[in-house]
This record gives sequence, C-alpha cells and structure tokens, in this order.
Amino acid sequence: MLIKTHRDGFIHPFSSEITPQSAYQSRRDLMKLMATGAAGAALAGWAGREALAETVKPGKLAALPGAKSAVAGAVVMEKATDYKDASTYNNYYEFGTDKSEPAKNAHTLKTTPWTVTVDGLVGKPTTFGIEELLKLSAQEERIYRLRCVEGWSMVIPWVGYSMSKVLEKVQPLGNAKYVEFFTLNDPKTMPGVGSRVLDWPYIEALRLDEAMHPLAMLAFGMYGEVLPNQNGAPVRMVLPWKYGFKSGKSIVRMRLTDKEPKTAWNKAAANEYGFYSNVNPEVDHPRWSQATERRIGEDGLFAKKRKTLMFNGYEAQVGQLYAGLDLKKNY
Ligand SMILES: Nc1nc2c(c(=O)[nH]1)N[C@H]1C(S)=C(S)[C@@H](COP(=O)(O)O)O[C@H]1N2
Ligand SMILES: [Mo]
Repeated sequence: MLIKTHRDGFIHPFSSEITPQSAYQSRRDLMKLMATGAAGAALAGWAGREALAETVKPGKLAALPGAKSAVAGAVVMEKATDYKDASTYNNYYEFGTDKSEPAKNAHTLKTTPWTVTVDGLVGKPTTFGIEELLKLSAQEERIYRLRCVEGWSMVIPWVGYSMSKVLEKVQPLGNAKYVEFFTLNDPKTMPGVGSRVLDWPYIEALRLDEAMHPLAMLAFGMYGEVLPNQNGAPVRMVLPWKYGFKSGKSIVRMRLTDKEPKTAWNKAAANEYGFYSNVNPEVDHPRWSQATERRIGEDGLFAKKRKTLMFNGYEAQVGQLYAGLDLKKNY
C-alpha cells in the first residue's frame, strides 16, 4: 500500500478534523485517485493527517477537536485502535474489575459540575472548574501508544494538552518534588469502590520533572470527542512512556509535595508495581514477562505479538529524565 509509512501500519486520520462521513468520502476519493495514478500530489496533503484507518468516531458525544500537536513524539504513526475497542475494553476498577464492566457501569459517573484542585507546595493554590481547565491551553490531538502492565496495548488519539500548563499556573515552590494525583472516590456512583481490591481513592504520582515533561498530558477527549466516562471523563492523565495504570482517570486533585507519595497499586503490591513504572521490556513483572505485548484489535489466531519498546517507544523524548537511575531497582 502506497501510504504505508511505518512497518506497523498506516497513518491514521486526525479524527478531529474530519467527520466519519468525510473520512469515508476521502478514503473513496483516494482509492479513485490511486486507480488513476494521480495519487502523488494528493498524498502530500494526506501525509500525517488522514489515511486508510477504519477508525471513525461514533459521533455520540460532544465534539472536542484538537489541533495537530507540535510536541516532539506526540504523534505515533501507527493505526489507531478502533474506537469501539478503546471504549469497551477498559480498566477502571471503580466500575468493576472486568474489562467490559466500565463501559456498562460508568454511565452513573456525574461529570458536571466538576472541579480540579491544585494545591500543596504551590504559590497559588487554585480550584479550576472543568470549563476553565478546558480553556486553559489550546486543545491538541496526540496519538499515543498505551501499554497496560497486563501485556496489551492500544494506540489512542487523545485530545488535551501538557499538564505542565496547569502546574505552571499555580507556581510550584522550590521544595516541590512530586505531584500526587487524586481521582474521584464516590461510593454513590462508583460500584467498585465498595470492594477492597484497592485502597480508594485511586492515587497516582509523578516526580515533578516527569509531570512537567511536555508529553505528560491531561486529556479531556479522544477520537475528536469528549472522553467517554469509562475512559476517565471529564479529565484524566496520559503518560505514554509508563504502564497504563499510572494514567489516573477522572482527576479531582493534584497536590505538590516534597515526599514521594504512596500510589494505589504500589500500596496493593509494592514488589509488582513500583513508583516509576516506566515501560521496560527488560524488567519483568514478577509473575510475567514484559518483553512483548498484544495490540488490541490484532488478536486473531495468527496475530504476532509485538516487541515492547523501551519507554514504550518514547526513549528519545523521556530517557534523559532517568539518566543515572538503576531502572531494575527503580521499576
Ligand atoms: N481511577 C482509575 N484510573 C485508572 C484505572 C483505574 O482502575 N482507576 N486503571 C488504569 C489502568 S490499569 C489502565 S491500563 C488505564 C486504562 O485506560 P483506558 O481504559 O482508557 O484504556 O487506566 C488507568 N487509570
Ligand atoms: Mo493497566
């Protein structure tokens, strides 16, 4: 196929800029062009923007377009996972531990009104309304790999911006070293928090320099629409170089601290889930290898497993953050 730009697949569409209808239309147009041999010029316009991916947004949720991101490494040239898979195969324990449960149960999540408080070691502690947060910086579309610690992966077009934009606004103090992220813990709407699998709320944390890295994202949408509840509406973290569980969903508070915070999965099993949890094919989980992964949507009988990449393929961008750190000890 002509516009194959990567061994793994095709450039995928910027869903925010095209409707399902127009994607289909342009796909047909491209096929026609190719048939007449006049595709060359048309392809220039397509490069990195539109393609033959079958992914279309369902158009059920409010549109949330994002401009193409200029952040280095923010757009992976791989076929995006089908929206259907990305929105029905989820991990969100507050709505059940089975992958299919969040999509069935998360309709109870109440996403308005919603506020996010940013406090702790900052000059200007602030509580942002979700509308205010949405407008704090321009929305960008970023296509990131998401690698779950369980051994599966997806490619998702998120809409949002670097979380550094919010952190800069509140003016971190000199002694702030970490950011602790609190997610919603509401027994009335979240059937899962009655169970003892985790210590609620689901808490995640980053070193401040990790949180300030341009790839560290706050996402409000995916596939050109606002987030479905099961994917962490109305706002979640996305850390593409870390295992999926570091990307907390439905964030309500960010607290800057000088001590390394305790995180939900680290509290549950410290020997299995470290503070860093950077994707690393060379450091196995105590119960399974992390060397390969299964891409959701490619799980046919003959589908080959993919090799997991160091830092999930984002080593050029984030490797420096961990210079001199023993990654076997600091897993
Ligand atoms: N609050 C909360 N955030 C969470 C989780 C969770 O159970 N609760 N699961 C994590 C895990 S293990 C993964 S792999 C990703 C999955 O995100 P997705 O369902 O959008 O693919 O969300 C992460 N964020
Ligand atoms: Mo995960």
